[in-house]
Amino acid sequence: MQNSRRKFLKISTLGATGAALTYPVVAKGISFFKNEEPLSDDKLTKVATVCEVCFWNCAGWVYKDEDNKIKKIIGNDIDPHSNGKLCPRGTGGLGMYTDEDRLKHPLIRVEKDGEQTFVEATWEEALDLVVKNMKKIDKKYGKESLALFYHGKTGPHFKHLFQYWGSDTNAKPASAQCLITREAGYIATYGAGLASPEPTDIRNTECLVLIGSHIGENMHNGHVQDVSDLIDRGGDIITVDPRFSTVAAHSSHWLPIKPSTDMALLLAWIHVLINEDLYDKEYVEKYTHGFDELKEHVQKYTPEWAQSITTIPAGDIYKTARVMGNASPKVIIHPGRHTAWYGDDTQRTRAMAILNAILGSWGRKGGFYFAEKFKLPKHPHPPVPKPKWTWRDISQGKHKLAFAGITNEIIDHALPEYKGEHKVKGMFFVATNPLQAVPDEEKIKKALHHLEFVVAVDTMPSEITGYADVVLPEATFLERLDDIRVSQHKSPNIALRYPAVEPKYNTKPGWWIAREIGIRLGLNDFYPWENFEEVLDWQLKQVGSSMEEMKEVGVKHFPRTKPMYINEDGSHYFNTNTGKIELVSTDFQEWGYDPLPVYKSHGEVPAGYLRLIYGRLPMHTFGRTLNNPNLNDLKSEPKLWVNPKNARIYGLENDQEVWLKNPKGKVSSFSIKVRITERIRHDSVFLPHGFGNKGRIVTADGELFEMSRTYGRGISDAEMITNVSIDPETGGTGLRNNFVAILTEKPTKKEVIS
Ligand SMILES: Nc1nc2c(c(=O)[nH]1)N[C@H]1C(S)=C(S)[C@@H](COP(=O)(O)OP(=O)(O)OC[C@H]3O[C@@H](n4cnc5c(=O)[nH]c(N)nc54)[C@H](O)[C@@H]3O)O[C@H]1N2
Ligand SMILES: Nc1nc2c(c(=O)[nH]1)N[C@H]1C(S)=C(S)[C@@H](COP(=O)(O)OP(=O)(O)OC[C@H]3O[C@@H](n4cnc5c(=O)[nH]c(N)nc54)[C@H](O)[C@@H]3O)O[C@H]1N2
Ligand code: SF4
Ligand SMILES: [Mo]
Repeated sequence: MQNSRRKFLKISTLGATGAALTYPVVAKGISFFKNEEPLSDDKLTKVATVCEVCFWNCAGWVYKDEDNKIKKIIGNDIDPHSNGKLCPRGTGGLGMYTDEDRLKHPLIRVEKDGEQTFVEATWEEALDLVVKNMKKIDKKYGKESLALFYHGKTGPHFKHLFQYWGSDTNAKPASAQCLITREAGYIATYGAGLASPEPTDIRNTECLVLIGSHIGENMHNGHVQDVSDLIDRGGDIITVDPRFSTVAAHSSHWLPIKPSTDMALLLAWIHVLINEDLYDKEYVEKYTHGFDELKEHVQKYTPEWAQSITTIPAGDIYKTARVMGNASPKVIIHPGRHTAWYGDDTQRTRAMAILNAILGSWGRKGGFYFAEKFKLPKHPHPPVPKPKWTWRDISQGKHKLAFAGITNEIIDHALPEYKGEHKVKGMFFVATNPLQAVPDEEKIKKALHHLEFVVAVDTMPSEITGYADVVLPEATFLERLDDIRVSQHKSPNIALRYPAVEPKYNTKPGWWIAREIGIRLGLNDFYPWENFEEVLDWQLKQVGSSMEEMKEVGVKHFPRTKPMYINEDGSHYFNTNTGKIELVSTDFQEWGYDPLPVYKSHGEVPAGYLRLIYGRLPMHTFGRTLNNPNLNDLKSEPKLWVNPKNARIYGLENDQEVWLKNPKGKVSSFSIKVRITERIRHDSVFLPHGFGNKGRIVTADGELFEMSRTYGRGISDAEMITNVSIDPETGGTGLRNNFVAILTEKPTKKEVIS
């Protein structure tokens, strides 16, 4: 095993740029003001913040000088999300504020000389127009026909506004395109989902198994630190990834699986653990339901069988299963997060959940701890009206475990061919960009074309803003107040985001925008306050704290009320039908889904094509940071990873510009440079997600809004993803059954379908 680790490290040195799970990039308080004298902290004032550069929402401090100029952002030492260290994106978060390409004032779509264009508007004009159209939709179709897509900490302000008004038609790509399948797999098995941050006890584990979870490129701050510590401690990391990811380079075992075949590996691992008596017998007996059926079910799934499917040698499957078994219960099969892959994703995450169960890691030190969340009382408001229909009517009949709205299905209901009773006629997009996040692009454009009214609340001129009738520019996280962060962790805690500076330009905080719309709709009783700070202060005072205190401390911890690990006497109750961990799912039995995970082939890569694999870059969050001047400085150019074998076939050289085409004839709008590397399998290419930005608005006065540093750079994976595999249990969308051919010549205009 030590041998193989050395080998990986050697490969990692050869493959230079990718290997960066080391921590200098996450140093404490890197300042981007390189040319200025470092200021001592006592000359600066600090303001509590919660980072919005990604959903991990680390708490930190913004330091300002006497002129109110932000000098640096650093982590809050007592914050469990960051442990006092921000990731490079958070450190560079100031760029969200300084970016001169930001949206600067409200914009309204108008028709001039028969052409559609945007004009600058006052907030009064923009908000009045929004409300006029909301009322119009209500009158024609009912309030329910106005739908909301949302993300981030701005989301709740609008979700509440919609609910107060009478619409609960909402969804977010961060659910349907991300973690809904994983949550469903865990709910079916343990009667509980995982939520965020995932309660993986990596600090105390001996063996971490990552199934396509590229921690290190995927920058879940606290967890990256935990994994770094595990590497230093010499713990085992088993990484299953068709790509030699950063963390694969630091793993004791890298299994370069044939994409889409993970289920075969998982079932074979269960087979070995059971047949070699390596599972946690006592735990299985005490806490699980259906072990005998599971044992029988996996007999046919031998490592030799799995080898023929996954291309992973049977010997490696045995070996890695034994490593896990020996570490039990201090072993974690990491649940992943973006788990919408191939359309059988709830079942794949269930197989992972089952592995954790037989290894006895759920509720065990070094496995999964029981996270605890503090209960902050809600600010009182009148009863919320009951809509005639909601997102549930759209999705839950089809998918029993759709516990949140499914973006794609809401889009389907906005298409002109939809003739049913749950029509979507207007939409708000709040801090989300469906053109990069929801498949498929052509369908979304069609829906956007037919919607009677579209509002975008954003900070940047991202793609969606160009499709809106009204663009409402939000202030960035450094300029605004949002809900208190109440997050689950080992110790229940809360954190405050307070505005460090005044909003730049003519931008406004999300809470203000939502409230102004609410007041105009006559929802005054729901907004009995003028400033959101009053709401937070009220909430905090109910629990013996206050705004004053939170401004001082930033993060506050509360005592736990329940044990962190399982009580070993077998009395632990699981919220499932049997009260046990369901290896065989009784709900799935009843609902007609496979009660035990079954291997199903997802087919082969069509001749002449390569599988499109996408993922994160450590320096960026999706497309939202690409134009951030600080982060763009660190990484502005994405590269397409191509295996040398394919480079030979296509006659490619490093840094050569190429285009992509998928089997449906869709050609990429832009080009990308090639990186030839052994780090990707020969049947696939790897494309970083979020690039290929096409957002651009020109107003009637000739004012240009575009993300000038990133416009047209690289290829958007979303653009190439036209084959969507629906997960039956949840409606989550598998995005990975997609293929591309490499074009070395610039496609003609005719070839580009846009
Ligand atoms: N093809 C493809 N699709 C994917 C994925 C993928 O890898 N590939 N990943 C999936 C996953 S895991 C997820 S979670 C989703 C995420 O998908 P999204 O929810 O769309 O992603 P975000 O980056 O959170 O949101 C992007 C938008 O928020 C705006 N924004 C940024 N900060 C603020 C702010 O403070 N206020 C406001 N009002 N707007 C702001 C940005 O300018 C941008 O328009 O995408 C999913 N879809
Ligand atoms: N820097 C940064 N960090 C982020 C984000 C970001 O935008 N930027 N986004 C955050 C969000 S919202 C999410 S949900 C997470 C997502 O992060 P994760 O859940 O960790 O990752 P994914 O994007 O699902 O997976 C990408 C990895 O899966 C591998 N892969 C592709 N196909 C297969 C396959 O068939 N089998 C296996 N085993 N592996 C495969 C890819 O090679 C790649 O390494 O990241 C979060 N962290
Ligand atoms: S992980 Fe990085 S970008 Fe995300 S919230 Fe934390 S510091 Fe910000
Ligand atoms: Mo996600």
